[in-house]
Amino acid sequence: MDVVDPAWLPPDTWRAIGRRRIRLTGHGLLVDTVAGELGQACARFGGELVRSTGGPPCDVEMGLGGEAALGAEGFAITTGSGPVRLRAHQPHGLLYGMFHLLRLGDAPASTTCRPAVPRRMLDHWDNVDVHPVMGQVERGYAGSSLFWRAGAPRRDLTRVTTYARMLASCGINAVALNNVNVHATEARLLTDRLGEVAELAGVFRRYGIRTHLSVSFAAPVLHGLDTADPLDVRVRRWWEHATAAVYQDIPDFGGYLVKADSEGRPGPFTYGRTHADGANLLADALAPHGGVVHWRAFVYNHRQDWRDRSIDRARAAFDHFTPHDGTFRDNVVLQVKHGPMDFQAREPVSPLIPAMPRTRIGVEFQITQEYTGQQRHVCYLAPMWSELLRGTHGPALADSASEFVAVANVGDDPFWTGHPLAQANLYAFGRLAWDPGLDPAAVLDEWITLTFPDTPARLGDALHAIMQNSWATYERYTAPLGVGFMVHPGDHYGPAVDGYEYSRWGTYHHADRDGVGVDRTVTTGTGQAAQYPEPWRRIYDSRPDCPDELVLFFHHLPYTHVLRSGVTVIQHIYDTHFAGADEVAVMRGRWAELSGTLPPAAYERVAELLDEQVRSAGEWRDQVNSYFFRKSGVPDAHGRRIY
Ligand code: GCV
Repeated sequence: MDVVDPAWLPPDTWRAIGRRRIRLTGHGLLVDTVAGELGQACARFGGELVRSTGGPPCDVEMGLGGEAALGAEGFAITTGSGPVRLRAHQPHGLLYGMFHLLRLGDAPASTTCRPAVPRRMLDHWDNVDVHPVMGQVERGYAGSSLFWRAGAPRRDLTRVTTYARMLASCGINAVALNNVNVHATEARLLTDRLGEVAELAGVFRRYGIRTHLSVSFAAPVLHGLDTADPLDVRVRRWWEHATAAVYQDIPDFGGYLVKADSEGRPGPFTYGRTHADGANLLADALAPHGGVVHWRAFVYNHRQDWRDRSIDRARAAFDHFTPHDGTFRDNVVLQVKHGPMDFQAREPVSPLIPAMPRTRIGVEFQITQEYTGQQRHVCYLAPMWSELLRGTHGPALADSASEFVAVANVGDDPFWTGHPLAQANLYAFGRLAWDPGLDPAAVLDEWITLTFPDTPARLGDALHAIMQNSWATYERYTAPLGVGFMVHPGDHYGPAVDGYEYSRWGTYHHADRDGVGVDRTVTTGTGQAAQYPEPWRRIYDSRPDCPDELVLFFHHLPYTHVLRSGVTVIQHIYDTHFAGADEVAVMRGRWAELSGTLPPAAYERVAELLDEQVRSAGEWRDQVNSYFFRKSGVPDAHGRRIY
């Protein structure tokens, strides 16, 4: 196996705990996993792991017997004059408690932790066969899949074990293995290739992670039936049998993930049925075994006529799904992207999320940086997620979510995520899914301390400075004021201001000589603003009240319109694009100062990528500024160079 970066679990991170005498009591798979980890750490750093109950007290006493209120995954750490005590009610709590002790390092403090939601899941968009356009991993920017390569399963699962450990350490407890776009080969993972899934599930199980599978709604047809109609009794039987067979091989199988009637995928609409009919079919097959269906709400018309302004993609999920609130089975999770469009660097929250009080909602984030620099740009996403979760500019997602899901950003790249600093996004998703109230800046520092355990202050400060505001910087040099989608069609990298303006995908900015932005107001626009609960409906609908960050998402504004910030729309575009590109140059400079403080391979990789980010940010600045200068004819108030 190639040398792989240890990410945020390098051996030295275990030093504080590995020096101690630790008593661990209890039995079972997860307790054995904890014992294995602690045993290794003690062997390396001179401590001792004691598995018996008697004898003198140890420095750390870990075991079950914690209060039932800790739930299935919580833990309590108490410190005082005696030993540090870690108690959990269930083995999962011991696993998470151990990793929390790692975070606390030399200074363990009393704390009680329980996750905010019971499932914290990663969706992999991995293909088994290399897709002719999307490759081995759809929207993957970190090499090949950890699970498959060129149609075949990976034989050596050492890296998957290391990966499972990384995920558990930040609180992830579920994974979907394969792409939601399920093609013919991948459809067979459910049936004759189930053994591959079972093998991976065995690896993840050791770290408390349940395995889920993306399935095609047309699976019965792909396997020989003449229909996939959810109300056809033969289809019901087919799913019951297939599901029972899955549970025979994988007794703790998590369930199915489905993208239906979305971007060309098959679904219940083909048979004149609803999405509740479709989801409930699979839910019924899974229910006797304790499984769930993640049913995606990413349903919209992707063959839109750009000339027809009455269709608004941002309305689609709400319009499709709200009539069905309360009709989904209890084991259906409606999985909704955090925004109404598609993982742009800035969007309002999806109005569907607060509109389904009688449905379990899984909020979906995207860690893979499809629209946020493709792991070539530094873009620490936790500040964005935190704003969405807490409700900085809209309804707080954390209030309506039953669980959190994110599209993974890993592959077989030696640094896991292509850009070494993109590891922080994976870590931070797990931490925020566990506790959405965490401060993203503190999570970043946690990641820095774990990843670089002997960090000189200079390195920690520089990393923090480079990363903490990198999402804001990215937003500045890309699409302005919430308008989104000024990217190259297809690969979605780099600027193409009109790239999607006359296309079928429903992703427009409507710039003309007078102004820019999409009118989603109630009186003159598509009315999407009315899909939000008050007070947001009123705020978004009002030009003066709408937050600047989202104003072009909801309003078509003249270039001379004065924003809440006091500058005009056009001057804001110029100012932010100059500032954003300048900020990237500063990041590059700070990184150069770190030469010699980091392992050379990581230093070089980031340096090269920052060079590309500097180039790309300059390109964004010049294309966006020139485009709007040419459209509007309004010069930059500061006379800077625009082409
Ligand atoms: C997996 C966007 C991406 C697609 C992705 C889709 C989805 O459209 O570009 O690659 O498909 O979202 O989330 O289903």
